[in-house]
Amino acid sequence: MLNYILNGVIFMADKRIFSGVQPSGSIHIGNYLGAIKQFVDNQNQYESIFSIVDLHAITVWQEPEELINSTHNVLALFIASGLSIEKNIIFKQSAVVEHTQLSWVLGCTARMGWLNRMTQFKDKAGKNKENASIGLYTYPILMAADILLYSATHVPVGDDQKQHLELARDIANKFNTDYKKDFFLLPQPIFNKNSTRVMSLRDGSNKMSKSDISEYSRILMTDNNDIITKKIKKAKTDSLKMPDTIKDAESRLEINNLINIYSASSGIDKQLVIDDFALKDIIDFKKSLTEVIIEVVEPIALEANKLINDKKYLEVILKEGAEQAREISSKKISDLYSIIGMI
Ligand code: AQP
Repeated sequence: MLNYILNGVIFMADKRIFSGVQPSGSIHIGNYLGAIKQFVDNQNQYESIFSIVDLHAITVWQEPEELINSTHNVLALFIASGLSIEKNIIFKQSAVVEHTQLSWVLGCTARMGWLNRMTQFKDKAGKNKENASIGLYTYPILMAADILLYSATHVPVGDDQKQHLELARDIANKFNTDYKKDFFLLPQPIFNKNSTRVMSLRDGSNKMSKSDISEYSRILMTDNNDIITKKIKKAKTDSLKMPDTIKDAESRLEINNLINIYSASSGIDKQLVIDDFALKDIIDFKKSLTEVIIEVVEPIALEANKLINDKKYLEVILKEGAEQAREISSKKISDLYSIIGMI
């Protein structure tokens, strides 16, 4: 059982979730449907800690002014989507120095061979790996620190983060064995069956990404209705009629992606969406899809755009969040230093 105090209330939770979102651009509908929506849906079930992980974001180049704007964008989107600032701890990673402190110690526990197996580094660094930052290579160690610092019992993960969570468990296990202490809790993954992997609107084989150079590859959660309409109109498809079976849909990457977005945004089962639009013109499906997306995005965008302009308010929330996070993290580091012989 974990005990901690938030806003003067003592919480005793048997499940604590840690999740991070990188401020590496503006939040898109993939981030929302794949992650933020589940954070909101689960916030009454778990004690949750959400970090805007700016230290992770700088593993690839970020313009300093844009980094601050993106940090505010993520926070505004969290709040506008319905994440409670009273119920959850929400903070900026760089404001809690213990993340980097723990990351160093865990870097001395993790083995090179383990990191060399991480496929995300290979994917992100691509052919130019000699020129990738050291930070991109050691990213999974900082991620392990994020999770272990708060003794998170559960971490929501998609396919791409599964390997990193296993690494966090391996590091925790080795540390506990090396120092003969049950110090780090081994976190469990939560695989959300309902979460959707949203693909780029320009190329159905790539995931929708904040950092994709094409603005037409993604719907931002702050886009207005005209922009959404334009982006869906331009979304890449083939020139056939709409599919009439799941098998047919799945053989057509871009159409399949649009059907998945329709289903996740409306909450209507994929099979029913396919039945509804079977053999109709794609243009008619796109019109309905636009309406369904606008229904999700419009209220969130209105609220988020208001909040983004209130920088002072957002900074107060980040400051309070960092104080709450540090109540947990500073104790963990002090216990850690005592175990490894630094105090
Ligand atoms: N396309 C996506 N579909 C579903 N879920 C997605 N997520 C990201 N893209 C999609 C989920 O959003 C959460 C936050 O992601 P992140 O910011 O930590 O990093 P990311 O996965 O690298 O996100 P992006 O948007 O692709 O950013 P860049 O371009 O900077 O790499 C995570 O839970 C992630 O699974």
